[in-house]
Amino acid sequence: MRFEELSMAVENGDAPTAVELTQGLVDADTDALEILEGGLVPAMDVIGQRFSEGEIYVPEMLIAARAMKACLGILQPLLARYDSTKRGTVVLGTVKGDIHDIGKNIVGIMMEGSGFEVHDLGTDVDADRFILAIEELQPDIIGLSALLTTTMPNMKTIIEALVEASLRDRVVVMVGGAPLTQEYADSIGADAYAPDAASATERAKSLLGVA
Ligand code: B1M
Repeated sequence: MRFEELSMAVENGDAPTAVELTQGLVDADTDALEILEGGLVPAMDVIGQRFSEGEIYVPEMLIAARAMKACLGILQPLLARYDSTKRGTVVLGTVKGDIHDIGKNIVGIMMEGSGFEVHDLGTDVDADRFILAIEELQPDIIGLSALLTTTMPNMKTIIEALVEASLRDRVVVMVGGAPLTQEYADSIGADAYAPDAASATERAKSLLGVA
């Protein structure tokens, strides 16, 4: 099965093979979301597991992430099947202290493909940068991503800073990332939680009433 070979190539950090296999799947008309969910995301889960078990270290995790990003480059135009209906503006960022960006990038690609204007502030983004972006860009939604249990609380800090700056009522706050749950989102006063990029996009549309 090609997905297994692809996962293996990403796990091994073998970007040239991973890219070749991804391109082969695309050429064979395999759905881009299936390639992502069947081959690439599982590889990252295996890498995370191996890291937890002390079998690999940060450099191997980084090399695998690079291979995944190279494949994502091929899938990006296909995931972003462009829908020209303007649905709203989203400011996205991975919160302060956190440099994981693959999931956040996928959320951005899929939202853009659904007609949202997406401004990606990148990683390690603090409350002040979100506040500046809200003032400048007047987004409908701000999307916060966190992959570390140690950086999840920074989402709460950002929401508190929005209250302090009297901006909380001007934006919908959506949160996501592997360690997040609906309960956690509720506990920090977020408006929405989404477990993956496809549901983040659907949730964004329904929150703005533009589904
Ligand atoms: Co890191 N890392 N990492 N890492 N890393 C994890 C997250 C970890 C779970 C691995 C493990 O131990 N099993 C663990 C966290 C443990 C914890 O907090 N409980 C961990 C750790 C410990 C660390 C370091 C601390 C390691 C160290 O230095 N000792 C360090 C921290 C650096 C920092 O941020 N300050 C670190 C570093 C790195 C790399 C730089 C090497 C690399 C990141 C490269 C990059 O992103 N550019 C990396 C990687 C690759 C991972 C794993 C293996 C994969 C993450 C990933 O890309 N997943 C990860 C293990 C894992 O998650 N299984 C791990 C694929 C991606 C598509 O999924 O990001 O979950 P995800 O996104 C999904 C959903 O969550 C959701 O939609 C996405 C797509 O469907 N989603 C949203 C995400 N954001 C959303 C926002 C939304 C809505 C949905 O609304 C706005």
